[in-house]
Amino acid sequence: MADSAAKRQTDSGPDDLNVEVKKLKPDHENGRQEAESENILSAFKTSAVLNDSAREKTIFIHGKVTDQDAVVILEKTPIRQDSLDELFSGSSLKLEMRNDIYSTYRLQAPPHLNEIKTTVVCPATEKHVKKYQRQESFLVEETAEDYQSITLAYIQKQSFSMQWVYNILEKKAEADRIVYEDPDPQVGFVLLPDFKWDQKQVDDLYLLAIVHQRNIKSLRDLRSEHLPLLQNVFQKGKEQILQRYKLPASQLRVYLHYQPSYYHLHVHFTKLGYEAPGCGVERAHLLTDVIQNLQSDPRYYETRTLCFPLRADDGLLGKFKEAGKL
Ligand code: M7G
Repeated sequence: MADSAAKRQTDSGPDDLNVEVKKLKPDHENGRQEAESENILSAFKTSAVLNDSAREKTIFIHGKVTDQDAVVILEKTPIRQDSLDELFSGSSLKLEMRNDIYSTYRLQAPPHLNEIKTTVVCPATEKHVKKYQRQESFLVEETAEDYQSITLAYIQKQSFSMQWVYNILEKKAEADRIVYEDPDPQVGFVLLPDFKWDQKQVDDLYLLAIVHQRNIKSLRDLRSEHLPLLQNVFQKGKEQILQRYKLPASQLRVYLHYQPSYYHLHVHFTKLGYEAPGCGVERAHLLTDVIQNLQSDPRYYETRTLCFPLRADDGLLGKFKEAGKL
């Protein structure tokens, strides 16, 4: 535990970043609404563990909340530098073993320093359950023709609802979490924390820029006419993150997913040292590369073969197999 705290300290880089980490106070201290909600999980009935990871300290569970299918994700949160004093002074320490200069303990922290980030998807569709299930993946090579004949029809019928995205753009949900908005209908966007980030420390910073334009499904739809939009998101997104979190652009990984889960154009901003899920080369396309590719070929993403991973039971993988492409 001490090791990982020390590692985070060295990983977090320049001193000004450390100062900023300390400024990211728990919700109740920085004035953000911390809604005490009724425990909708008290009657949760587990039906299956979809995935878990001892290293990531996460577990993905499928079950029922009052007869509705639900997916619950539990994740132990990182230990914050600014909580160390309280952690050491306010906890009880139970000795497990001692040998020479070595000893191990179970430290029981005060409850507010021992929270579990909990995400609930309810009602969850079968596609949600599959999304979180541990599965083998296969790399697909999608030509421009494959996109037109296989992928497009599939995503138009089968993709996740985008209601949560429209709720953000229309300020019907998460309005108090918006970090920045450029309201221009053509080049504008909303920048806000991804729901994977609890905002307690910048070490795992994860923000999303969701564009106001509603007709761009993904990377595949991008043309040179979208350059002003992409440059605006890149420039202003970086400026806002520098201003608010004191993270310079050189500490950021700014990218799009292909395929995304949600077919409304959005850009991921994550801290470089944080291995965010889906940041591998087979799925993430750096925004700076996307911009340059469109500058050198206005139809780059319309015409190129694009590779991406699909999970074993993804319906789209089935379509590629049916077409003899795999
Ligand atoms: P994606 O590239 O479409 O797919 O990214 P992925 O989920 O497979 O990565 C969508 C991003 O939106 C992900 O990083 C999600 O964690 C995030 N996200 C999803 N939902 C439903 C919400 C939400 O309701 N609010 C916020 N703030 N982020 C979300």
